[in-house]
Amino acid sequence: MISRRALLSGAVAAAAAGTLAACGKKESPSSSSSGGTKQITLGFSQVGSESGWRSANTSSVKDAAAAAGINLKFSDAQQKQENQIQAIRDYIAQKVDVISFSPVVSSGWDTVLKEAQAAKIPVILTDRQVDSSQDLWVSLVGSDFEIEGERAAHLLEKVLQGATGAVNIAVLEGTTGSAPATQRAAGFKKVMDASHPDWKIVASQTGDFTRDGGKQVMAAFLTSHPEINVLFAHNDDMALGAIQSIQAAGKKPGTDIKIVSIDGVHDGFVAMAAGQINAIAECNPLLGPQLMDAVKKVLAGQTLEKWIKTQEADFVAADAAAALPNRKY
Ligand code: GYE
Repeated sequence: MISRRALLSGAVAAAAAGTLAACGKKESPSSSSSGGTKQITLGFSQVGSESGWRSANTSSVKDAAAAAGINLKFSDAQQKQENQIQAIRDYIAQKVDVISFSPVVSSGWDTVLKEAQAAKIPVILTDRQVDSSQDLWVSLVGSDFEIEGERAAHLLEKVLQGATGAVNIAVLEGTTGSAPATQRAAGFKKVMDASHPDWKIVASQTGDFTRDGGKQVMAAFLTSHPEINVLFAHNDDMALGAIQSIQAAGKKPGTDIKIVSIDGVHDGFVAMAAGQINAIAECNPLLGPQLMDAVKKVLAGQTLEKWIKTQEADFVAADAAAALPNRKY
């Protein structure tokens, strides 16, 4: 896992990696010996199709590649690390110009990243982080998940304003071992530890970022912990699944159980406008344009920022109806 401090100190390594990647190529893909332009090929390994966020991210990558004139080789790993490793190996064998992937979990990438480095193919991470050495990848295009966890906790403060009594929180965690699950949990806990010794996490388990996972885990939570009156879901899809179980248990989502989630997908906003989700910390999936820009820059030998972040906002239920028509995903 990379900390923000480690990333800052990695700026020099980033410059080195960028230069190395660019120098390593036999021929720059952006200009051929005949003076014409050779099309860039990007190999992209997506996590899967587990959530609304992921669908929006996939469309963004595909649309941005088409708009940038980049030849995109795309594969869906169905939430399995071994499929991603295989896809990256295939891209290396095909001698693509750049490899990008959104790592399903943070650990276990050293070997394949070293293989890409040996083949002199630069790797740009998108969305999620790896815990491999920073000289094995050029740049990360994605969000700060720890901050998102902190933002979710601050949104809960707003939602609970004026309320009295015990705060019994259930947490639906994202995919175990993934950067967003680990860091969102850490950010949320940081705010709890600093300011809310009275908040209690009474149940916490993974729902694998899926609607069905959220539904099933929440149903079990409600049986074993009827005292739950707050849900923090690491993404909207799990919150949406949980809403079904809360209703099935005869409780009112957003009222009997306050709900805060992360992402800000269309269906999350619809549930928020209906008062079923109380607040959402946005996580922007529209990373395609920034990724294509990074791909072009690295091949042109330019130095990239080690961490290219995105703009994100916070929303409470009262804002949802007005914001809904302007949502892009
Ligand atoms: O929050 C979730 C998706 O990695 C930020 O993955 C992403 C997360 C997103 O499945 O909905």
